Amino acid sequence: MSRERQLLESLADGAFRSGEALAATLGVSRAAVWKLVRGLAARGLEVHAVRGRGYRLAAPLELLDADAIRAAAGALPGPLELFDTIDSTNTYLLGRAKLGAPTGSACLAETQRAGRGRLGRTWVSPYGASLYLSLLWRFAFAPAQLAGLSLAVGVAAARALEAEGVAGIGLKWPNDVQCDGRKLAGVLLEFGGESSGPCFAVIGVGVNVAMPPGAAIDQPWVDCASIVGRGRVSRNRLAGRLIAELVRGCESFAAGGLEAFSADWQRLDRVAGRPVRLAWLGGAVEGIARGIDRSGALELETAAGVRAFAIGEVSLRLAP
Ligand code: BT5
Repeated sequence: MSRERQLLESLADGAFRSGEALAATLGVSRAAVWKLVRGLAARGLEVHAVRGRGYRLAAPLELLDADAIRAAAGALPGPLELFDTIDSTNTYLLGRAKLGAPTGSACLAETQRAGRGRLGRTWVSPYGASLYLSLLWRFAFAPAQLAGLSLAVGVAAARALEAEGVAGIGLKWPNDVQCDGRKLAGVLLEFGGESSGPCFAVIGVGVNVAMPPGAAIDQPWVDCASIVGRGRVSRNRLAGRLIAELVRGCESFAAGGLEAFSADWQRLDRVAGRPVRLAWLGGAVEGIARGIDRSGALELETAAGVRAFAIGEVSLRLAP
């Protein structure tokens, strides 16, 4: 474990620790403690330094803990890896998948240097503030049959959040998890394998748990802390629940497609009945959203009648 991580663990509860006590715990000089504190600030963490009292984090942090995640998840089907810093948990797991990692492999990181959204967009990933999770799942069939998996994953994420007490959640097709129109979580699915099967999916989920104020995100967003109160949602418990729901979701999707998700989808769908605009490279269409078909495609009532739009290179905006 790095010294910086040791320092972080000592300060995680948000209480003051004197420079002397920290130096003793870490086995370094007080000057070295100060240098390590500056390292935490460089990670974007706010540290208060008060003469006579020592150091404390501006807000307590629940660091990732494999035992706590396993306890919340129940039996995990594959290995679980935790990282302090990574470029992207999805990129990592895609690489592992190609090297033969088993189904059910999961990884999380405290922060991502290059967190990814769909279509080349960025996922803002501040240290210790959210969950950055990826799960690898292998399917016996062809990747073309995985089109609706994205929706199943959105439902699984919503179920995990609801189990953790986060109320008022909705889904925006295909898989944005929102609360009052503000984005709480995002899902990135990436596929590989043979075109006729078998194939695999790397399922990436980012959930804002307790974000630092002023995160530079170019659309309305929200975190669990502002919905249910700071400290009410445990990152480790939510991570465990999320993995368990994703595993359950993949199993039932493999067995019966979207059938097991359609009731929850209808309950959570925040787009149905509303005017929307679908846009893709070189085109756009407007209409009234009318739910999804069996494959997960969005049914859109347009001037030319109801048309289904498959999940792909399409982005959806609610019309003003
Ligand atoms: C997504 O993309 O919503 C998928 C996000 C998936 C992130 C996870 S984290 C673990 C795994 N590893 C990765 O590298 N990625 C996955 P999209 O629908 O394209 O939305 C991206 C847009 O959401 C951005 O352009 C911003 O407008 C907004 N955004 C970025 N960071 C955000 C955040 N932390 N909270 C809310 N909105 C955010």
